[in-house]
Amino acid sequence: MSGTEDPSDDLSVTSPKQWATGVPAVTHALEYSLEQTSVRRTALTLLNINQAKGFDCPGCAWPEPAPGKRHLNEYCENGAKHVADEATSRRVTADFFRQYSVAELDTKSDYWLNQQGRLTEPMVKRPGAEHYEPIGWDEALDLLAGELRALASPDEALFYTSGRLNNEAAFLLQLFARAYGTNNLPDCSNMCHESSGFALNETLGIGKGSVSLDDIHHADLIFVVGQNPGTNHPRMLSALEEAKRNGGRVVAVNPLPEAGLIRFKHPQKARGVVGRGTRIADEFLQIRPGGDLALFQALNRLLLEAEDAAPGTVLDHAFIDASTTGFDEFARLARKTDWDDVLEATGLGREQIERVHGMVLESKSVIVCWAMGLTQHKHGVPTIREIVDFLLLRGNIGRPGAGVCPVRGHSNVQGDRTMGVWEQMPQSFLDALGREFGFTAPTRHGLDSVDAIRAMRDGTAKVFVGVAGNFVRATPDSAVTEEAMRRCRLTAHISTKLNRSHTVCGDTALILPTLGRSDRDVQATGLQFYTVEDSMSEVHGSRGKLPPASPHLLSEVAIIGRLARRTLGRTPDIPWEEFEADYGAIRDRISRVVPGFEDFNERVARPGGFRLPNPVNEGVFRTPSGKAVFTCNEFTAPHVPEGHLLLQTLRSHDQWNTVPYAMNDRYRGIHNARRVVLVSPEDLVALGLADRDRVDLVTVWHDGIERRAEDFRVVAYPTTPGSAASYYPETNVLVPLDSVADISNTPTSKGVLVRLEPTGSAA
Ligand SMILES: Nc1nc2c(c(=O)[nH]1)N[C@H]1C(S)=C(S)[C@@H](COP(=O)(O)OP(=O)(O)OC[C@H]3O[C@@H](n4cnc5c(=O)[nH]c(N)nc54)[C@H](O)[C@@H]3O)O[C@H]1N2
Ligand SMILES: Nc1nc2c(c(=O)[nH]1)N[C@H]1C(S)=C(S)[C@@H](COP(=O)(O)OP(=O)(O)OC[C@H]3O[C@@H](n4cnc5c(=O)[nH]c(N)nc54)[C@H](O)[C@@H]3O)O[C@H]1N2
Ligand code: SF4
Ligand SMILES: [Mo]
Repeated sequence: MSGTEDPSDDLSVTSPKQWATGVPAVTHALEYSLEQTSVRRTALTLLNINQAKGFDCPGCAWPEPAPGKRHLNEYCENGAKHVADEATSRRVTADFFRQYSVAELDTKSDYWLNQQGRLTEPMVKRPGAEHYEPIGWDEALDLLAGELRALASPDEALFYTSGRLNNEAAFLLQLFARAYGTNNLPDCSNMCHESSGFALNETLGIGKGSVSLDDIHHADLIFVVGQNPGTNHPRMLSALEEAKRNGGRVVAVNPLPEAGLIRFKHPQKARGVVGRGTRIADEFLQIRPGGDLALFQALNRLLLEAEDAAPGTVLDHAFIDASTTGFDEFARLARKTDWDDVLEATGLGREQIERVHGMVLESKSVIVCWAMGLTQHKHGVPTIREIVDFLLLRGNIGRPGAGVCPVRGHSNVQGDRTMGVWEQMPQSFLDALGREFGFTAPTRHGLDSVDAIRAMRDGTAKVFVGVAGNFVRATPDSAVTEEAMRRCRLTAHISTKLNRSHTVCGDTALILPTLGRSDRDVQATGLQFYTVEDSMSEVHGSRGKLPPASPHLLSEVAIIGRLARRTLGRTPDIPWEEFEADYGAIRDRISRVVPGFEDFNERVARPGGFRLPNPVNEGVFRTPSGKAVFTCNEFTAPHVPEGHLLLQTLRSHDQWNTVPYAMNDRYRGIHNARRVVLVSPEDLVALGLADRDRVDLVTVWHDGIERRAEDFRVVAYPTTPGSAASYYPETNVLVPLDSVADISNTPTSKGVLVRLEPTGSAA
């Protein structure tokens, strides 16, 4: 496929793969790269991904091994595709915008928009205009600053980011927003691991994972729950493989038999090139979506009963007594867990759960890994709290080879939070920030992503600034969100590539093009690097190597700093110009504001950088009681009435979040189409549908508003009966804005009740 045409929908289906990665993965990555750019640029980018002196993969947040242990090719198929997508030789120029009106661009697919290439110069769409036109940087930033200054309150502005942003720019963005007067810093985390953050903060006193790569390698038992690592964190499979070679075992919990969970062929090792690869999951629990709370409640009940049967041999009483609170109350409730409820909610057999319980008893150290399959459910927070209960019972927290492992999405999503990009940063952070820069930070919590949409819809937010993401496509209830964005006075996006957020815009709209990870970043004091933090709290530098995609690009640091100067006027204690000239000056300030970053510049200069301390691993719990907290979580599970399905909206193998790279989902055997819905053969019979029938997906939600995703093809697929799966962002239109997780306010993208309305048969 040439990539510049909109692909036609030409679905073909092959059987799902039984293993992930291997040689075809390398071939696919190279193909994409060579389609986008020259052999020379491909070689230059690939040799620098994830090397100590190169740049951090702009893909997921899975960590690199220590510098001495890295391969020459320390990246996966998808990492190579993410880089190629950024390093593409294709360009979007002023001519392009003369050719296409905004309305025309809005009819194009997400795929097509991305395939046009890198943005090259600032563009503006003025009120009433049909096209974007070029604008100089000074005028563009003056325009945006003028709109910000004209607002009746700073809380009428929104500053959205994704975890693609680096630490230095993220720190400046939140500093700017707060010096301007608002905590309105919605981010992609609100839709991603927010449920993990809330659950872990409450129970362990820190909203991050506690394990290192070494812990994974040496764990006796690893649960991989609600996660598809073969596609979304491919190098996690190398870590799981190593754990298995060390004698560890893996339990996978998922409604779908994902290829990477079954077998792995290491593309860089001989045993991955020939042979059947390594079996990953020793036990595969094919669970009903939303049944994970019930599963861990059952495992907890079994542990308590095993302790009753053989007192002093199952639970870690010394740890529970010394380091936790709430055990008695938790145990009282856990003992009441009802087996009928559990079997109904999980769809699993009791013997299978008991077998896994046996594996737990045999394991000294246990890690639980999870991702969106847990966080994006209504009861995501209680589910993760119950997992913490499960680990606390046997002291599987803060020990080698044990702990919690929320596997983060974007490469620096964890770092952005550490830098203060959160609408609810604690007072201690706000005080430190204000002290360092001579102002009083606003204390009122800001708006998260869902509340930001409500505010734009209701006209209480009027200016939207987005950095490094695609808000319009990442968010739920597309029709509502699009109308909300169009109500804004001004929308501005600091982006590398064209996306829907540029075509669904406010009265005035700005495209502010910026450098990507792979681009060289030269400022007044010379070549700069910046830093990122991965899922395991390792902080390291990233150095772009390619000539910038266009001479007109500014770095994110430069854009944010220049915008701040124009908006805030003189800020004697915030040297924006110095920050732009020398990113080391930003790191000096970070080291004085953010705990754990002392001597930042020195420590990050070491190969591989440094690891932020996680107090949990020193037995310190920063909860109000100073102890880890057992919680009581009422049983709950989704109810799926007859004739309906619980739809999860997930990623294909060939996309990066809102950006499809191709129309395929290789491991699941889906080719040349994305508007497909995977349904179990049993449900097809019950619903009177046949494989490949055409259907509309219609949401069932109590507000009575019709949410419909049209013209999908049904694919018979071995998912759990009662559930269905379909790709995001095409299905975001189905997720009601008010359908959010309790406590975290995360859209319930993995639990949307739908019915399928037939529109035509396969023939
Ligand atoms: N190639 C690629 N890599 C990526 C991304 C990408 O788009 N493309 N995105 C990045 C980002 S931002 C993130 S957050 C991560 C996301 O990484 P994942 O969380 O792996 O991504 P999803 O595709 O949303 O897949 C969710 C998985 O959870 C399962 N699941 C759904 N509901 C349930 C449930 O109720 N219980 C259980 N046990 N399982 C369930 C699904 O079957 C699926 O396997 O990936 C990151 N990495
Ligand atoms: N239904 C449903 N909705 C979901 C999810 C789901 O599973 N189901 N997942 C949610 C999750 S986990 C997440 S994280 C969000 C993702 O939401 P976002 O993070 O907002 O979306 P992305 O698709 O990652 O953003 C892609 C855009 O980022 C810009 N970009 C890329 N690299 C750079 C860079 O280096 N600098 C700058 N300035 N811009 C850059 C490009 O212009 C590109 O078009 O979506 C959420 N929405
Ligand atoms: S596992 Fe993630 S960070 Fe590593 S190379 Fe692949 S996409 Fe990039
Ligand atoms: Mo994410």
